[in-house]
Amino acid sequence: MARHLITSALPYINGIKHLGNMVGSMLPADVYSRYLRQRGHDVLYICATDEHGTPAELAAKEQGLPVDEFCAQAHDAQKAVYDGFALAFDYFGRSSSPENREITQHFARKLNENGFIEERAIRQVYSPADGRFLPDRYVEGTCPHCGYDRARGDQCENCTRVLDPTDLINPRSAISGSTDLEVRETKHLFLLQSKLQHEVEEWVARHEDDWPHLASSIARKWLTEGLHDRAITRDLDWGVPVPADTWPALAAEGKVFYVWFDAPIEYIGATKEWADQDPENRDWKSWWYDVDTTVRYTEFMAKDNVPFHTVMFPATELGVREPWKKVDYVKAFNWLTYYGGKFSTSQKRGVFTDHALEILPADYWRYFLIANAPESDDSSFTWEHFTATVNKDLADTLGNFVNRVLSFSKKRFGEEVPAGGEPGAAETRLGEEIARLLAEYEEHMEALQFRKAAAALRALWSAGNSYLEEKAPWLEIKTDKDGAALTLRTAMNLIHLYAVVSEPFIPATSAAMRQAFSLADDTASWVTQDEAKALTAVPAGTPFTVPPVLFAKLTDEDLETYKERFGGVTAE
Ligand code: B3M
Ligand code: ZN
Repeated sequence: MARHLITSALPYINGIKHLGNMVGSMLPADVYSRYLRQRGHDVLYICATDEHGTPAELAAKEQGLPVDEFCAQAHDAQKAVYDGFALAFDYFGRSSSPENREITQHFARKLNENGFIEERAIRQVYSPADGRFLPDRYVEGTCPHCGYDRARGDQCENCTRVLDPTDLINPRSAISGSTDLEVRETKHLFLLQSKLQHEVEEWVARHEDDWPHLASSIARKWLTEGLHDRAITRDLDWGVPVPADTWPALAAEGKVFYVWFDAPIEYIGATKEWADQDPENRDWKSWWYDVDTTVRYTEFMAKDNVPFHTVMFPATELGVREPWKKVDYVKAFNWLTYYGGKFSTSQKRGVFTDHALEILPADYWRYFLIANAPESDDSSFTWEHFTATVNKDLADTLGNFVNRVLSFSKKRFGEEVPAGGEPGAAETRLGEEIARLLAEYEEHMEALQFRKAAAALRALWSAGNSYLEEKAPWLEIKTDKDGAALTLRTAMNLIHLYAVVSEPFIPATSAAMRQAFSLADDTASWVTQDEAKALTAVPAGTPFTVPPVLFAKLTDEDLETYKERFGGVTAE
């Protein structure tokens, strides 16, 4: 048993996330956490809303709300959707919490004491029309690298390059649209990342062999380009204030830390929130500070977040010169596209998580998204693919199997699992096949290979169908009643096994499958190889019920309705 600290990239507070965000961070983190918990590990899965920075201020402005009120509402709205998706966070915090403020300020003070922070005068975009400096996303324009004309001042959404607002060609204010912009001088704190380059390089070198290629290649690319000193403060009203004890002048000017400085620290901050909210005062520090090797820390994120997590946040943690836990494994994802184009929050294209739950329960989405996670490459969401997958894998292979077995048995043998004869050659073969597939499934889960794990799970479901076709109890019963009973009992044991091992993917359906059987003692959190071979966890005589249809089959009409509502093809 190990201790697993798990975090998924913190969703920005500005608006409900789309399916691409979900599959690239929170959902796989949840699947992995659930799996590890079932295997008996001590798991702490932490996430939070990322509430600072220009996206929050701009979204609040759009809604005509004070930014703190906007954030409180938006946090609750996002949390409700994640509950709907059955994301089992141990804690879902807020980066605007007092805990995060305290730890962020502490980090800044330490970095300063250690000589890694310097005050510098810099030139910033100023908008006379708006009467203010325009940091980050407050400026939009054309990306100097790829020519994308809606690039934002902090990062180009198209080529993922990190930008400075003054880099943009034809810049305009994101508030007023004004193009009458000038550059003025203002003072900011700089994190001297260049001084940490060597240490970060050594640290990455010690870890990258364990990381997936996507993560290590991005980290390498950044290190090769060289770590630059970065401004870590902004002229904004909303954010973690620069501590007045250390920088009185900047604090008096109302400077706050840059969102990407405090956001990763919120992984720690949220863990402290988790502890502070518990009357028994959970022990948060043992997960983060001076921890022993039994804590394994895994981060989940989309590829545009990788530089911040493999290079910049580690640089911050190293520069603090205190033993804060650093990431062990970085699970990075490519993009999920919508018909080959971009999902886009700003342009409201694609399927948003709240709308997804309006049409179908979470398990449909969870399974489809993980089975098609953009792991080694981008993958495309289309309604055609989605409905076909739901129908084939969920409705036919799993749902129909469960329903067919239980209904038929109830009709012919009543409401208890029938006894039947002793297992024969077919059952032995089945048991061996199930044990082999289960081992494969476990191996892929341990390796965080989600698509492969989904394929192994699907193969487990298919094996039940093959067995049922082979034994054909509906024919068998005419000549060999005991044989048919054995077949059905074995199939019911498969259903119970499916309930247990499918739980990380489809928790609600798993609960329904498990609850079909009134087992006196159903504490099984996982299935051993021996149990998989024997298939006897559900003994004869166990009362059962037939659950309602687990997955509805989606019709051509449904498909047309979805395409009409969400737009079947992108504008691009
Ligand atoms: N909010 C960006 C994003 O969702 C950001 C992640 C922060 S993780 C510390 O792309
Ligand atoms: Zn670009």
